[in-house]
Amino acid sequence: MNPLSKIAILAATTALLAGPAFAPAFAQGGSDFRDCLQNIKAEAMRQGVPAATADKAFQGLTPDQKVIDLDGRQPEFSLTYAKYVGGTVSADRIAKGQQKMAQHRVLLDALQAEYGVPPQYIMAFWGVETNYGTYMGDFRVVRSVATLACMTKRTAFFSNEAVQALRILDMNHMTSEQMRGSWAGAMGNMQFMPSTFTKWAVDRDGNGRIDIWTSLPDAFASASNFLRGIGFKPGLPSSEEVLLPKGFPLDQADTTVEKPVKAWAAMGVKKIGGGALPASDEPAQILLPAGFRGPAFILYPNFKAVMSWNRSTLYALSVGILARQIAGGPGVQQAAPDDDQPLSRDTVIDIQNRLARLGLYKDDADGLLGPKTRSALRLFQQQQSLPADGHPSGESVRRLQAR
Ligand SMILES: [Ca+2]
Repeated sequence: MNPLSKIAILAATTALLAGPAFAPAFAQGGSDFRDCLQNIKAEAMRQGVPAATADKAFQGLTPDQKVIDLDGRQPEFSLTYAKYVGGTVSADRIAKGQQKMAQHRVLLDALQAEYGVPPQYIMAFWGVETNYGTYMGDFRVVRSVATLACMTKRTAFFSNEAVQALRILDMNHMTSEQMRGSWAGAMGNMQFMPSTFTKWAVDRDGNGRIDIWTSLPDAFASASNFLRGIGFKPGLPSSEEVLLPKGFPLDQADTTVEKPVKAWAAMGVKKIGGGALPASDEPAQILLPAGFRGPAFILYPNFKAVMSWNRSTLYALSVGILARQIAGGPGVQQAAPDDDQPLSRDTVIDIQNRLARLGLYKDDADGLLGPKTRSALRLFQQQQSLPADGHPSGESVRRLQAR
């Protein structure tokens, strides 16, 4: 699995911590691993899994130290827009996506007619998640999610994943040995978590089993069904590059500011080539992922659906950029500034502490460059008469560190 996919999965798993259905008091220690598995088994049985299925899957199961180590690893730097998109949307990935889309055209067209998701989006997710099925991961999913449930603090989320993994073994009559995925339990061509599989995966080729590992009809139909389920609608793309008029108020380029597409058009926002935006009342936002000197994007409602797949803005942006180019559209026209450097966690913590001392930032100094840190930075930039784009450019960071 390539490093970017790992980061995407980190983002995905981190984002999903909030909403498990149940949260029993699982033991954390290694010596209590068997007790923890028993609790998972009990919940699985409440959800209709036969005891024998759980016993077979858990027989001789031990925690996977490699998974614990990978889980403990914090990414040291926040990637910049240019590095993330440059690494995700490569010329090779675009070409391969076009070739795969042509190869599977009949199936993809049928899925679009049924689910409303255009082929280029299925190809883009496939390309970003596993480089078109090249890196699906070789960890035993039951062992990974049981380890994460019983040996880390993310017990509730991964206990549910372990229960869902047992349900999959039961309904699909697979062995736990056959069920493979990433270290964090993401499975098959589209890297579905077990809970995504049990909720959204479908048997498209009609052989009575859902196989998102080796059946592309099953994998693509499952992705289409999932996207439709999380709100993807036919019509506007997820995002597209735009041209902002001179003097555009930078405080409007913020994901918390939502206006109808028509209202952005009335403010002078155009497609990057100079054409008019679609005459639509759909809500949209403007994003400057590399600050005011870089490209601008309009985010349409489907952007939120893409973010429900993976709650990372750069991931969602990359999927939209890749999909557009797989479909033969242009790449991003405006270059990102080449002096943008990835910021280390320590630098971001320092930025947050300085903003807090100025009374502009009230959250934890967690080293993550989220919307609240960007808003605080925007206020600082306004005080300094800098372009207030909320972007931690070299200039903004230097001014802040000089305070
Ligand atoms: Ca099947």
